[in-house]
Amino acid sequence: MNEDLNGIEALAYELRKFPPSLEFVANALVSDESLYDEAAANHEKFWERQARELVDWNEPWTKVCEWDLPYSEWFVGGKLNVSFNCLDRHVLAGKGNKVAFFWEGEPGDTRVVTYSELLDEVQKFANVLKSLGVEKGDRVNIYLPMIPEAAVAMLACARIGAAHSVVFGGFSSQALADRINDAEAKVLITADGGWRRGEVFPLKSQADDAVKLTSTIEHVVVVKRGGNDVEMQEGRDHWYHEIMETASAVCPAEPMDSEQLLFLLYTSGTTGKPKGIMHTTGGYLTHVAYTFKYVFDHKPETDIFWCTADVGWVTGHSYIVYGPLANGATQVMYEGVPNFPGTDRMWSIIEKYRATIFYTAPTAIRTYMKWGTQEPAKHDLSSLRLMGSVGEPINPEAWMWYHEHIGGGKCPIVDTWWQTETGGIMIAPLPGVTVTKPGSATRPLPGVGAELVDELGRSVTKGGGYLTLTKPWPGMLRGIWGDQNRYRETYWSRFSDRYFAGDGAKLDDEGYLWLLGRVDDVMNVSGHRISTTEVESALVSHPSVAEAAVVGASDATTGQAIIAYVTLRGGLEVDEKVLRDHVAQEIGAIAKPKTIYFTPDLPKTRSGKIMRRLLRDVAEGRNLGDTTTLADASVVNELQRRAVETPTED
Ligand code: 7RM
Repeated sequence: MNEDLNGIEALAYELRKFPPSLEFVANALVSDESLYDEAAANHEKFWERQARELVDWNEPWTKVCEWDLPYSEWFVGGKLNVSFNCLDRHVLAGKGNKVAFFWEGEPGDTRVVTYSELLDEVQKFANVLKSLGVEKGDRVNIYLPMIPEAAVAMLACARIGAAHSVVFGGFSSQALADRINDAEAKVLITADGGWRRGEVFPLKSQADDAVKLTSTIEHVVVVKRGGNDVEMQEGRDHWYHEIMETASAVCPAEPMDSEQLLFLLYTSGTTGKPKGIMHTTGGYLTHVAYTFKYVFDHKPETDIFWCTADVGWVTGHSYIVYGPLANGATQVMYEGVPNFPGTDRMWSIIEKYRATIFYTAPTAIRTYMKWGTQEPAKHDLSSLRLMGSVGEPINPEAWMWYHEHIGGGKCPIVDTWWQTETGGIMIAPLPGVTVTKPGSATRPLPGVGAELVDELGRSVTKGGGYLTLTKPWPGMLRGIWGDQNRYRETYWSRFSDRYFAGDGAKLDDEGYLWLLGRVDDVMNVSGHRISTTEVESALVSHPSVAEAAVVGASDATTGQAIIAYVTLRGGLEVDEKVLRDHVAQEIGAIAKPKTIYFTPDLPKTRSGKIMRRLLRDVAEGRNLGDTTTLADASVVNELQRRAVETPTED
């Protein structure tokens, strides 16, 4: 056990190792240390080569990187158009008939969109935006379901230099209004409704309520998808299919400055109003094109890529829209939930489209585990050759389940650590190079500088610490919209000369990084700093447990006591004591939960991250704080009711 109290104690130890198969290595884009060596030798030269090889520029840059902490500019003076890079250049290269999206609607309807069709649609919609008064530098809000028009709208903005701000369709009208107001958006693009769990959910009525709370929206464009009734306000609201009919077909891609604002994406901080994370053009595109190509070992001629994220999150921006399209990828896009009409929907889609690369989140994987192995077993998943994970630490048991039951034991898993703020993947294996360990994101990618430090900012080379980023990178955020003080405060003040991501991690004997979750989630039990992730992983490693959330609640004797909320795998039961002993055996007696609550569901954000803050409120008997970002509020209300009824035992 690591007794260093400065950092976060690293307790559990995972010994399994998975090298890529010889066959995978033989066909991989990278199968040796060359990229790492090249980047280590010269950081800027490395990124400059990526920018030159992966992106088409209208004008060359004069400087690779201008770094004045905490601000960076990349490919300074260079000009390019993101939409041209994602569309025109592939069509010009004769790939117009290549499929960009195999789209599958939740009810089972389908659409196939080729690169030339996507280009036609984007040009027309760019002209629509112009006709509605949108100019370079303006902000456009997008509030859509998972339909191809979401990508069209984003790329049309990029084509004319307007910044988009996509708001996830599951957010409320108030959340949408806050984001419109902060960005002062001129135009809102929405739909009548979308499909979710067999029903149409309304978007336009939510959008109407939001627009009432704002003063900047001049026009609303409405895509017809749900077929539900909507009210259209004369002069302000326009049906997408009507306004597209008369739009002119040609809208040349205008070269943009490399530092032109490409998008804002709002992310909630721990307190206060959401932050509009700013991303710009040349550096961002280079970063996502590079990471998509090499982390997913992407072969444009043969791969079918499926990222299950919503376009409302950064993962959808970077790995459904910009990264894959810049690489000319063919993708699957799915509109709905994973359990409609049955709990095997995802596996039936993989089988149907012969997807080769699958990118999803640990929360989804743990849900699939709960539904049972018989679901993937119904389908032929042999087309898969590589799988990814993003969004949270992946527990070793979930990793193993994914590996065996989805990947058939043969697919490398790339556990990708990154944030809205980083723009693209930062820490992940290169699948043809890295020997993976279940639960470890392994090491920083070539071109990324990451270091663990202790409370005082001193380098930690083994054990737990704070994850920091030491070098500027092309996809890094350029700030927080309208609040640059908060930018400096949030990311650059904890440690003087580096970016602090807010995550804890540990380094093992071989230099592998293990993410331990947000540092606000770290518990302090009798002076031991214990990560919630490790206790959760120990719980999930018990065969009856599907998912676990662990929090520290104040305790008179130990400072904090470990409280666990556990969801069991379908049909199974287990005694609380058995689980407590299991944790003691996996980690040590110090990590034994004081109380375990069994619950059918855990409180999660709409993007699937467990909200431990709320569970802490429940465990400490407080009124719940802000619950607006919660996907399903009834889950925590029920836990709260039971916390009052169940006396804490020991
Ligand atoms: C891409 C995304 C960022 C936070 C980040 C972490 C957590 C994301 C991993 C992970 C462990 C991973 N952007 N996180 N990926 N933790 N392993 N592979 O999720 O802005 O929404 O969230 O998510 O805490 O700081 S995000």
